[in-house]
Amino acid sequence: MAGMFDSLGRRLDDVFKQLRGKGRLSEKDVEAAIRQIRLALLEADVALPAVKSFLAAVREKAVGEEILKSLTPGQQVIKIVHEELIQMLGGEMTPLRLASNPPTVILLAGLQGSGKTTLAAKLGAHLKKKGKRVLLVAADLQRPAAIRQLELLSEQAGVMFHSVPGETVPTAVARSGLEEAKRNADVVIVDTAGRLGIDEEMMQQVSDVHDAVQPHEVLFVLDAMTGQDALSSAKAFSETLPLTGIVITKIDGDARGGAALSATAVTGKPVMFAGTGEKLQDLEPFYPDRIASRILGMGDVLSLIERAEGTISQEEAEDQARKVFEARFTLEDFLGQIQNVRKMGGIGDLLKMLPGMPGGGRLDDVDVEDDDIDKIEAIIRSMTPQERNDPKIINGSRRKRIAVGSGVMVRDVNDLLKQFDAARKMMKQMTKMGKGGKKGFQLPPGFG
Ligand SMILES: Nc1nc2c(ncn2[C@@H]2O[C@H](COP(=O)(O)OP(=O)(O)OP(=O)(O)O)[C@@H](O)[C@H]2O)c(=O)[nH]1
Ligand SMILES: [Mg+2]
Repeated sequence: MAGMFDSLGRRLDDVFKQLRGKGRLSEKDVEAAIRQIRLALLEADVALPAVKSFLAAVREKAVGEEILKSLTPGQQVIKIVHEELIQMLGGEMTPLRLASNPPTVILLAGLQGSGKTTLAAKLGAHLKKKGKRVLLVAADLQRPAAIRQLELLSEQAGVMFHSVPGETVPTAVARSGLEEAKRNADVVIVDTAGRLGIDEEMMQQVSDVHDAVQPHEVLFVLDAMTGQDALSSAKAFSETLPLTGIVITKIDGDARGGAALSATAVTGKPVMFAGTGEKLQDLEPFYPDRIASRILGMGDVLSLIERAEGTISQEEAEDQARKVFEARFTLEDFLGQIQNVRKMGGIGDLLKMLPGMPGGGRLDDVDVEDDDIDKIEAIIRSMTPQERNDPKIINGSRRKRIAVGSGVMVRDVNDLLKQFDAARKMMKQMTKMGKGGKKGFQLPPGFG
């Protein structure tokens, strides 16, 4: 999706960069980050009340959240901001709901020029592809050219069109459109008039049309370029109509994305589609999680966070931290760790997730190809329990025996022991970095 959120993404990335290198965060760090996020959102034209409620949610979570031991505090903040962005944008992707009892009635409302008539045709083409018979109804009697515009677009989309020549009351046209649809359509889309400002008369009119056709979907069509005004118009429309969703149009322009965030925040309704151009096919379903990831510009880090949550339980990580601290980290634990790494997709990835590791070359010593993991497992399995628990006793003759037992060269055994030693040192260091803080690794009493 175009560059709509690019500058917001860049601003947030700067905020996170400052957090990323830190082993643990103080309250001050978190507050500073929140202040910067606030500025970034305001700069992207997100309306102030929306910014405030967003940050309140982030702050609350940042304080209350159970801390995942496998993430740095900086990653925790990113994770929380990511989750809140998804929530703000509507949570799950919300598809159009088709009525079990056709025709499905869709009402489009929004300011003048927001893209309602274009959207009617785009949705028509979209639904036609899915095998639906679609009828577009011209209930915009405000602009003389509006009816003809919808008719032309319906021809382009290859869907049916309904108007009542000479009729001056929008509700009458809407009603007769619905009657027509009941005879031969699966979906009826009602196009309504827009106005420049929001005025009472226009609001009453669209509200009357709503009551006349009882739509299943009431979509608020919002031009992404609306900027700060998005908030007041979203508010006015959501007070007049029981909106079911939002469509953001013209995201192919250079809008900064604030309109989308403000409108969802104030209406509590999800963005369902985004208009990406003037052509009929320029319509995309809106996936809040993808957009949030795009805004944060860090899909890779986010997927690592998800994978870490899935693979290493908090207790497991705590247990390991404790063991390292007591210098009880054994080859058995090492094997378990390598297996975790495999589950997560490789040791290179693990590097970036380790608390306090900003992604430097520290892990070079322990660089392991996934293909080697089987070999490592075989070597460790060929050791006696005593050797696994206390690798220091593995002398030359033991190395030879282990190599033969696992079908590798003595050199491979040596390499493994070196890697293990490096990993142990590194884990010790990590534990120290996280020690004593509220965030990062927490050690039981007596170890801090
Ligand atoms: N670039 C771009 N242009 C769009 C998009 N959607 C609509 N437009 C253009 O925006 C202009 C207004 O679109 P309309 O569909 O007529 O808007 P409307 O809400 O029906 O306008 P009124 O009926 O006057 O209230 C037209 O020139 C459209 O081609 C979009 O997603 N991207
Ligand atoms: Mg129109």
